[in-house]
Amino acid sequence: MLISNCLAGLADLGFRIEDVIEQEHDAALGNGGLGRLAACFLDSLASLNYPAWGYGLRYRYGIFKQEIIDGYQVEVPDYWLDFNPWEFPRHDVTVDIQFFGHVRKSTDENGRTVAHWEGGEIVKAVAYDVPIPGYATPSTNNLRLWSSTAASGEFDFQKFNNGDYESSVADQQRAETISAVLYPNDNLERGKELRLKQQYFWVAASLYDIVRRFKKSKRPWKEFPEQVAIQLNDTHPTLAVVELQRILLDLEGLEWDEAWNIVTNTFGYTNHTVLPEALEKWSVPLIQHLLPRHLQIIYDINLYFLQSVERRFPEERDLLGRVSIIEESQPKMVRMAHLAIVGSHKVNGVAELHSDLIKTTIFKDFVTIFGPDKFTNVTNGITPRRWLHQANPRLSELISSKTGGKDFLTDLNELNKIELYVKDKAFRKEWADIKLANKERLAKHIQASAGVTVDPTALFDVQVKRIHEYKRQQLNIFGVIHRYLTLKAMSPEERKKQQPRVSIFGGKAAPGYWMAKQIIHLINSVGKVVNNDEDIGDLLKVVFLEDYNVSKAEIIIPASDISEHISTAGTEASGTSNMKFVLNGGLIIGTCDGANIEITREIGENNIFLFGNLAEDVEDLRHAHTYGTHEIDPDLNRVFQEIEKGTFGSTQDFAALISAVRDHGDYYLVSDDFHSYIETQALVDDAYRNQEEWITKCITSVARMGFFSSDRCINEYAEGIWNIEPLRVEKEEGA
Ligand code: Z15
Repeated sequence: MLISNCLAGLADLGFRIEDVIEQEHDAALGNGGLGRLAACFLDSLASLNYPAWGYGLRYRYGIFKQEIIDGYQVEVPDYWLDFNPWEFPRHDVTVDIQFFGHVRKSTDENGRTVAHWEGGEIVKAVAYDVPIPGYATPSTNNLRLWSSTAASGEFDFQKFNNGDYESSVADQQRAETISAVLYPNDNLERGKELRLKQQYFWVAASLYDIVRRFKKSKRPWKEFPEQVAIQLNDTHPTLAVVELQRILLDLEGLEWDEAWNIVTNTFGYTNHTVLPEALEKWSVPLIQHLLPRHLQIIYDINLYFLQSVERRFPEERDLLGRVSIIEESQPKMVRMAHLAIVGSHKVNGVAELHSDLIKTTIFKDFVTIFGPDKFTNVTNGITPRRWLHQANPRLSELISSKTGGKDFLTDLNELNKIELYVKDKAFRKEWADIKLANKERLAKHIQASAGVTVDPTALFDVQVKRIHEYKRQQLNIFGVIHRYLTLKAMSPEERKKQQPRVSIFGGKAAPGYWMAKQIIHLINSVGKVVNNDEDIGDLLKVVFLEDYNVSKAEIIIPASDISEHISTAGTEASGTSNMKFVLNGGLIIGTCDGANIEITREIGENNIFLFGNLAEDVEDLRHAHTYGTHEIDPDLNRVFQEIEKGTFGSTQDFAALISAVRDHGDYYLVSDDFHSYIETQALVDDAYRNQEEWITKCITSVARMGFFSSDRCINEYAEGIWNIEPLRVEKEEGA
């Protein structure tokens, strides 16, 4: 189908394509990097012709919309489903999901004990299908999202007829609550009952679907792991391990060992974080109440696992307590990561450093038990279709003019061909023109949304991601204040020699994350002062862009000169926006963390601005803060004094940000890295002043980014974890 046909057709109907595209709303299904990675994976799976489905919840209210009012974040519900032409309701595809109740045991004719999960309540899952078309292939996969509704059993009907209208409506509302709202935390778990209900609802409906499809094939159960691979995207769906064991054992009548063998060969587990506050633990009493049969199975899984550990390591008495799926706390807790490891045949991290860290820290004992081969690395990637071709059409066009067509969009290593043109005058000129045009577009957006006028020729410095102390937006804004003070102290002649900069921030804070909200407030307060200071003019502007999301990212990322990926070393598992920025011809200032390290290896250390302490030193530094004297960096102290003077307004609000560093152990090492950060930012200024050198760095970097395609990443999962091959498909007509 030709694009021109679509345009003509729309015009006949009286529409412009631009207006129609405007109508499309971002999917509100995720919080940050975790969900966006899954979306890139779906694009790659379909584009590479892998037969794969995604499963999730159809949240009525997905991630909230962020408004900035008087410098503070305000959350507003997002009615994204009111217009969503992409979903197909499948009222014919439903699953009854059970909660609560009790377990009755009986003995069958062979003397085998059989468990029956009885009573409780039933909620109905209804499928909504979202097609996932591949790029340049007819393959289209499916994303199946479950919506909860009351099971319209006779019971409700009777209630209704008996005139108990109110209570049947209440039942309906209670059921709908399950898929009503996305928990808006990124990298934080709070153990709420409704969240556990969401997880089980999602997992049980999806497994029912998968098992139903397998049973239609009439194959013996032992072939299940050859036919099905299920990848756990973090621990959130780990109950699936228990649910599949329950289905095989209680409903299909398999023996424990046979069932467990099928389960462990079916699942793979991807770990996406080492942050302790993000590792899921569910209280035993809560699981007992909501999923009584599952708790029994968890205890049995743990029993058999610990017995085998004890047999093999009889001397190591502490080992059992450390690796147990049950934490012996008050109340007892189920450690979901341990359950995921024990229930899977492969465990992977998402960047090399991160995969090494999980093997040497949080999962060390499991490497001893299962051996090193169970643990592997699959470095994250991004889809070049969205993050280059769609977000930056002019750059995509320029690249295709030099690589010979659009093949680089399906084989990103083709990008290396543009390195031949790094000295080509016309190519460099077009490259610079594209970046300037992208910056002009962003400048317009900044004007319209934040009311700040910025000079598109200034250095655009961008940090857009969820607001979190470990991601250290506070380090960035303290650095901005330091820059402001330095400029203020200069003579007007000296100032004229300085590199103008626009510091651009964006990102949502979890509604209950008070510190993150204070960071947003500080950024806006600094902006208000700096942007209106006549001494400063265009030398420094500070902008917070409200409601950062995927559509905004498509405008912001292609317009960046330098982006900040400055997490405390060892805390950011991978990061994926770092890849997006470099792919769009921007450079990075960053710590030796996550995928920054592999980006450096690929593009060369002359093309990235690294600073700060290394992951291997973090523990000792933290120890020194707690037990030694903690000297705050003198430049950072000047920044604190300025904030405390009231230069940026309300000192009360910002006191906690200062005392986290000065009085409470500086857990994220802001002071330790401050000097190195400021020095490296000065190097960025110098480098940017030499535009010819800068453009060389940018072109060289883009040329070497092929590795970070999510196509490479998905091929690694397919080969190393799922043991699947692409389906052969006919080439698309006209392609
Ligand atoms: C989340 O966005 C990530 C990990 C998590 O465990 C949760 Cl709960 C949310 C992110 C990581 O922070 C980020 O470093 C990584 O790039 C991304 O997942 C995809 O792996």
